[in-house]
Amino acid sequence: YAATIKDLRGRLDQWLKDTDDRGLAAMKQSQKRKSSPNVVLILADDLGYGDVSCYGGKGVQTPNIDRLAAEGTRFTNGYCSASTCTPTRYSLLTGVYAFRTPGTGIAPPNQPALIPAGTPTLASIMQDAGYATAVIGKWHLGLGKPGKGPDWNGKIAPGPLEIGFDHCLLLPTTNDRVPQVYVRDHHVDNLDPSDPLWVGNKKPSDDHPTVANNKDKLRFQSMRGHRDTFYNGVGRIGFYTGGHSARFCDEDLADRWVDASKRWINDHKGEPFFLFFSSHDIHAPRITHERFRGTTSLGPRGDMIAELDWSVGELVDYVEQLGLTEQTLFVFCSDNGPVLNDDYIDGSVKMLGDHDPNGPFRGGKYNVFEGGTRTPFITRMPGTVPVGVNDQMVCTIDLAASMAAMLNQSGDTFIDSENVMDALLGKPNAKGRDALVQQANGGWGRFAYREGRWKIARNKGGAAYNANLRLKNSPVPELALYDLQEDPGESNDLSGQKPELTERLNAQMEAIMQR
Ligand code: NG6
Ligand code: CA
Repeated sequence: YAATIKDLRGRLDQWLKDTDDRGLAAMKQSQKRKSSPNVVLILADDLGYGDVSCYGGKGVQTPNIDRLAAEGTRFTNGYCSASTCTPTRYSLLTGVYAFRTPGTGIAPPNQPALIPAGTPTLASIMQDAGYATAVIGKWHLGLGKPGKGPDWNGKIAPGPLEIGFDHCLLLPTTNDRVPQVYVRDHHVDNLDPSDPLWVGNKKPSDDHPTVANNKDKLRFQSMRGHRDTFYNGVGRIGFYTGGHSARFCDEDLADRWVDASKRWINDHKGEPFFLFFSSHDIHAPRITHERFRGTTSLGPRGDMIAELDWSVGELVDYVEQLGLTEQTLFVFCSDNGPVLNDDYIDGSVKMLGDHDPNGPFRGGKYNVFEGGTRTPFITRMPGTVPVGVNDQMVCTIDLAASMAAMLNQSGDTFIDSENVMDALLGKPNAKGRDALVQQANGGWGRFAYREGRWKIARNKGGAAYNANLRLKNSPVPELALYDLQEDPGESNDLSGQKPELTERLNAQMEAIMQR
């Protein structure tokens, strides 16, 4: 019997140990879920501070974005780092100010990948921490090898998959540029090899469909650009031929991306996931699905806000449906401030009414006034992020270092990104950043620097573009000082009254830029 008892005891011990291990594993798993929440980052395109109703927008109701704010923390000093798309996106992923890397201004159709393969990014640190990662939507950071650009009919690399994303479904640049095709992982989706896709900047033939030979079919007239290729009623920047089976309709972008996002989330609901949902709303050409057409008083620009809001609602509801609401951090922000008719005349000036796209601020897209970079910024994770309004300064560039800190990953290369995770999570008394450099597009010599309540704006040539949202140059001082506390609208230049402060801030900005 002794042998049998010994054997039984051995088996009992093993069973107890296994049970313990399982319990421990389950406990660890649940702790991990709390310390590594899912992250859904929703980046709007060209959405201004005052464009959504929870930030005071009047011409359009945004119940879903408002719901994020009502269930989370709404920042009143939330920024993107630049007032155009490519540099903000570059900084968001790399944690480095875009002005440090030449050539990171608005990317053209055949732009090679701007972020070299293997560069540590917001996505790669999440991947390293065990997250499933995807970017779905607008890319606008270039694709393909240096000096070459995307190989449209072959393997398109490097791209998002070489900098930390497991999956992508992309609009390669922006929809006013060619081509109108999706890039899924390394290839153009649905491409028929017998009808190759060609993209270039020279008109390929005399009978190429352009704005000039389709004037009567245009949905929007353009003011000076967007005349190269005519497709789906719209003139676009750049030329393309072929790839017909791969081409999409502008009307379907939001539906397609929401659908793809839900599928991807569903496939990865059992592990921590990071979804970068990069909407094309509300960038020109402003064409929504027909169900949003005419739903606001603002014309196509407002309809696009409604479509954006719908997308947000779909993602939030889906996460809820999966029972993941309390383990999922939503971050909602924008890539740059507002613009009205962005070269296409689409009624956004005429139908503006009393809607203020830039809220109480001055300027918008393309300039360094607050309207250019102070944008909606909301975080939401019920049970973790408190409900409220937060006035700490946070910026899209900070997501990289903040996530790295949260996940115990190295953020060494994120040199301009600050760990403001506690502020993003709305922790009481948590501080945001003290100072921020704001940039217009690459290489225009237009920068601003905010430190606390003070801001200097440096405008090379003494002109600011789009300072009144009408795409004109307005005369401004080359170097101005504003007190954002007293004068959020930046109307009163104090540099003459406070030359020493102006000089100190200017030197400080210069020091950061030369770092
Ligand atoms: C400008 C385009 C504008 C828009 C912008 C990029 C003209 C005249 N203007 O050059 O329409 O596409 O580039 O916007 O072509 S962004 O949000 O992607 O940076
Ligand atoms: Ca943009």
